[in-house]
Amino acid sequence: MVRRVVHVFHREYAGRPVRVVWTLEELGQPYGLTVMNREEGQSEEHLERHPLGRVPVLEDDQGYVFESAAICLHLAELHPEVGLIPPSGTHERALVYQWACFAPAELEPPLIESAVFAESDPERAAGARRRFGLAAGAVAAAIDGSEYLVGGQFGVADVLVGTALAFTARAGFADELPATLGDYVARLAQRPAYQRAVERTSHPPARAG
Ligand SMILES: N[C@@H](CCC(=O)N[C@@H](CS)C(=O)NCC(=O)O)C(=O)O
Repeated sequence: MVRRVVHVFHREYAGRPVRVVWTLEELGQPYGLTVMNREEGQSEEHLERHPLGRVPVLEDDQGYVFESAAICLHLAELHPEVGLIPPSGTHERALVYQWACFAPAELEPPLIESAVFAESDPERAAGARRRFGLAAGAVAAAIDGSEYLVGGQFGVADVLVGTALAFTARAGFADELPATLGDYVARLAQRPAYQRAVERTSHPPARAG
């Protein structure tokens, strides 16, 4: 089926698709949403959308795109007038790419490792938490004195880094974030677009849209 309105594939309990839906809500763009169960997420049908069967996946009129950061950057770039991304070729655009890569490369892996090994290997979990702390410190230093990560204005870098930091709530140590980051995550959570995205992607899910 060719879709004229973009469509997001999400799977119940998955944490990353909210960032795509949040971006679309900030952009004020129409979109469809499919929330799969675990079985559907591993089906042949979904493997055609994503070779590893992961979510989120975006479908547009030309095909599928996966990787949440790539999807959010692309969506922001499609609607530059909304201001979620600075002009191409500027230093600020480079900073957006920097944080879009930093979130999945430096923040998420130690966070996930610390949650996964919390009980089975507390020493490993503690090491991962220390590495997460260093990465989170870099974000705190960048935000210091400003409300948002790039150019003092909310944008797609905040969606990507903010949702990665919010994983600390799932991992059970949100209260250990430095105050700057606790305030930052709380500020982002106040955004109506974020709240609508959480509502649409939370379990129990709306089955389709
Ligand atoms: N780097 C990918 C990670 C995607 C990913 O691992 N998604 C999780 C849900 S949040 C998933 O689909 N897990 C299912 C699986 O690994 O089978 C992204 O940011 O989109």
